[in-house]
Amino acid sequence: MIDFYYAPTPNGWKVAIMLEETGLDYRLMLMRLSEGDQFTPEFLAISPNAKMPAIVDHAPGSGWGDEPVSVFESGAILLYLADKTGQFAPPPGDLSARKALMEWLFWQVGNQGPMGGQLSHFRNYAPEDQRAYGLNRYLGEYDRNLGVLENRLERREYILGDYSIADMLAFPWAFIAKPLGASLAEFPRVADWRARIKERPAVQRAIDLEKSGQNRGQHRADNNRVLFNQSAASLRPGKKRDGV
Ligand SMILES: N[C@@H](CCC(=O)N[C@@H](CS)C(=O)NCC(=O)O)C(=O)O
Repeated sequence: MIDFYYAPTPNGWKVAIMLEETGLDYRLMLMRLSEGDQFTPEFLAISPNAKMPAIVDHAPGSGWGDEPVSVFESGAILLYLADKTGQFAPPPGDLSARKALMEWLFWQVGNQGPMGGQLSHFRNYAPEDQRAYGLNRYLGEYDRNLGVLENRLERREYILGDYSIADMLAFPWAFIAKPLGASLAEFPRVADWRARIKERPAVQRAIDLEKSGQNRGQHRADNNRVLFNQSAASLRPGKKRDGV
């Protein structure tokens, strides 16, 4: 059984997609990010960066001891689950394919994901009078990363050729292009790739998982101190959960 620490956001969907694709048995641990669940000592022991997604695998299997294994960071989680199941990633012995997987995994978690996250912040949450510079900067970066993906998909159906965790990581941030104020009109290969992935039943189940509307625009940077007023002090034990 895998405990899956989740909130319905693009980074949460990545792991939900992999769990649904592989059919692994999991228990949903729904997180209330705006209320500070990510700063509890119990969760910080699993995810020291105070962010979901994270997992705890209670039956890690061969190569591991008897203790549960926790994993944080979406890229690390998908790689762990791919290695656990032998699905959706080239095997460790295929050096060239594995190198390509690492490149696109790190590209997603270091580029497309964070740029999309910052774009979402400035578009959905930043105070009106402080929005313009950040919005412009991150819309440009988000668009640039769509261009990177468009180039990669030339003569390929999926990022590595076959459908893999690289696609599961990148899809959620392309899925929400429109609500982020971006368009796929100039990226026809990305649009087709997005449509191919979207129609997979496992992906649909993942996107529909606990759709609560949480963190989707009802907060503003000036009305939720937990989400938008963080510093190293937020990590201190005993810190009040309202962030004050
Ligand atoms: N690099 C991380 C990003 C995870 C992330 O940003 N999670 C957000 C939700 S999408 C979160 O937990 N936010 C809570 C907070 O910022 O306090 C990953 O890929 O797993």
